[in-house]
Amino acid sequence: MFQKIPIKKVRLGLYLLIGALALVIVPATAIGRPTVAPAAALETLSDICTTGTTFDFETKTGHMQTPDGNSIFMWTFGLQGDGFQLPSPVLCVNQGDAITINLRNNLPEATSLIFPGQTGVSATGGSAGLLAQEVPPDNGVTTVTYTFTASEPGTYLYESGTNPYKQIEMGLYGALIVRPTGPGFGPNFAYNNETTEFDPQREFLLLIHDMDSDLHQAVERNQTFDVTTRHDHYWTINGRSFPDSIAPNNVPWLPNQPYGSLVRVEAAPDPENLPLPALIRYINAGLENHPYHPHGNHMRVIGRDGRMLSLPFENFSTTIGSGQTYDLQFWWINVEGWGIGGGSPRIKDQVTYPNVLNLVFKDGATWFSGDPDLGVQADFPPDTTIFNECGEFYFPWHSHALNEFQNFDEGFGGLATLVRVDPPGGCP
Ligand SMILES: [Cu+2]
Repeated sequence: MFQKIPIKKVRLGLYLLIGALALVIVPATAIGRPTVAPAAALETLSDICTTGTTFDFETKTGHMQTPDGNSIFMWTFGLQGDGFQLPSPVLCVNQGDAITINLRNNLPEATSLIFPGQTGVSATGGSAGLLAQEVPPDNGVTTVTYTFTASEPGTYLYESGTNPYKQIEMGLYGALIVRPTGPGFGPNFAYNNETTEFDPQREFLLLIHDMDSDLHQAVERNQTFDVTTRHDHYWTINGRSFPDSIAPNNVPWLPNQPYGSLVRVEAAPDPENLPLPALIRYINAGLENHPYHPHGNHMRVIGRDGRMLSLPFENFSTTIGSGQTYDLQFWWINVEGWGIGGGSPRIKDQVTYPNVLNLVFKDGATWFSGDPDLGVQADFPPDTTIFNECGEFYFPWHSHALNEFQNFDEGFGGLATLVRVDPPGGCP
């Protein structure tokens, strides 16, 4: 995904800026030492929200691109008049809103919408299906209207209620975020409770999905598929597989998969006086359960399936069941006493750190800054490409079912993203 540009000479380093993936030519003061580049824009949940109370949906067909060069046929929900995109729109509404979703259908079979966790959902039009009122396959002639009041704040799925083993796998799923509106609360709280406050600049959605590409190929070719032989080949977060998952929103090479999922936090300088946490909203739209975790720190689980937990707990790996959602608060605390910006204590003053020439960089590229201290960048051997802007740390954030950490048997890939830990104060 990333172009590899060798860093060559004393006077000139070519440094790949992770954010824009643009080439920035900067003078370097030592061999392989990149000058700090402008920080990539911070992208949070609010950047990918579709807001409102009435949503005119239709089913769409299109293809997703995978990092290994595959192209997979998908079905999604989308706004009428918009192009195909994966995942379906991320709907962000306020508690108490009366929500209306009008659905038309362009697929070759009936479909429907269900809203797990919402109460009092009613539907008009179409015909009764097993789980919900269904829209027939009539190229958008019939509209079914689903209405409900978003009465409880939280993180939810919406998805097809028709042949879900097939249609949800095909991509007919999306995220629904309900923000609290109780007295004194608002969009910077997960629930109507003061302990659920978070930094609104650090709110992230990780919407997980798993797919057997053979099923998608069979649907595209109008063939039958034996679901008892289902075997996942691809996994996505917000519609992309790793490493595409860490690219910014709206990169040009993924025109139908606009959302990245890089989690980005700032180190908490003082464990005794923590800043507001990040809020991570997990949703598992896949058929499998996924044990999921960040490296580098545990999380605080505060909600599940759109309801606040009465007893929050700390957790390292959270197994997200098929169809489940979780709300988690996340701080990155400097528990190991690593220095910040060259400050004290500095781990490299306490241990003998290997010479950079003795470190191995896979494919001559690294996310490491060259220094074990947060906020510091150091020298690299010639021909090493670094993706590190300002001495930040990168940790994996991935499924611990390691068979899911790949794209069609090629690792690393699949159900993974990264958490980026910026030094206190952010990138200069
Ligand atoms: Cu891990």
